[in-house]
Amino acid sequence: MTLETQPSEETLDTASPTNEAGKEPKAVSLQVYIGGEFYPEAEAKVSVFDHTLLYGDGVFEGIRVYEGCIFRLRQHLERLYDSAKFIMLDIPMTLDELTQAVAETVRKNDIHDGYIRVVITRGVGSLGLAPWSCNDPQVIIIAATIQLYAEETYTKGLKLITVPTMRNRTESLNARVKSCNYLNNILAKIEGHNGGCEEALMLDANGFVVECTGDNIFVVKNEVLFTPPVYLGALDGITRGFIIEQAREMGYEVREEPFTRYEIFTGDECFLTGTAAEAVPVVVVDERVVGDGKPGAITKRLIDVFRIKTAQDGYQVYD
Ligand code: PXG
Repeated sequence: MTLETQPSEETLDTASPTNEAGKEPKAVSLQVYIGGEFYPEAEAKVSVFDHTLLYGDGVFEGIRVYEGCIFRLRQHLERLYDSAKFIMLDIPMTLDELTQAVAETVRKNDIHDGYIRVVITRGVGSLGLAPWSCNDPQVIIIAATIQLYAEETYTKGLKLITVPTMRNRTESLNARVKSCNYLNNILAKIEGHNGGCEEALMLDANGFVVECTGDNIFVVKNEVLFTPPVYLGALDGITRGFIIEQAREMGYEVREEPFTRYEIFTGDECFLTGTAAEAVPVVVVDERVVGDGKPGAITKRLIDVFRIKTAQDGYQVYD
């Protein structure tokens, strides 16, 4: 999905960050956390010799703040540590320390509703692939506001196309690793854009639906929800997990099983989930109208529940 954080101008910026009700917007420069220090955004820099720049060798998380509550922070950070473990990168602080640093960055920027990007770089090394030439991984935390899909997308729904770039094979680059190497998704995103779509559907080599470039996918048929299992090569999305829990709590059956485009074309409803997108209805896929071409009833119920519960499910930043 389209995710544009809003870098601030050093001017009066009424759009960012969102202040507490009643407060005047103030002149802001984002304060970016790098390795325990805060830097104004213009001075927030890492070396061109950092292997995350040279090779995409690093890991990251994108996290939302709703009404001063960091949505499922613990799960995001656990996923970050798991991604780092997979690529044999030691994050130079504990999960509790990182939790505190994230909260401090949010407070420092007075963000109440926004987006957090946590990046762990491999660090500076030699001009060769070997990660063991790097010895100083950097912890970067950016807290900013976020540009969402237009509200109309949630009421009218999104159009998707399937793109030729297949999702990475699990045995090559496991999608559960949220690494800084996003070229697979970016190529698909470009192809989707070239085809006039904001988001693109990615398949695996067998033609099974995997996910979109930055979102997980669900189909609803006869009041049963289907989503591809992560072993097919999808990210184990935090929003996906939340929606599965909520749907089950609401009494719906949810099945994590492989399906093809056929099940989407002939489904009653389709929607995407992601940190930036939240839950967004899909109404056209590859020129086939899904269901009646309008956001489905179950999709709408889940979007409503999502919006109510997000500000209660996470880490409260302000007292
Ligand atoms: N699949 C992929 C490939 C993702 O990158 C999701 C699913 C949804 O997972 P969460 O945990 O967020 O529910 C993601 C995450 C962007 C952007 O610019 C999107 C993501 C991450 C970073 C940037 O659209 N989506």
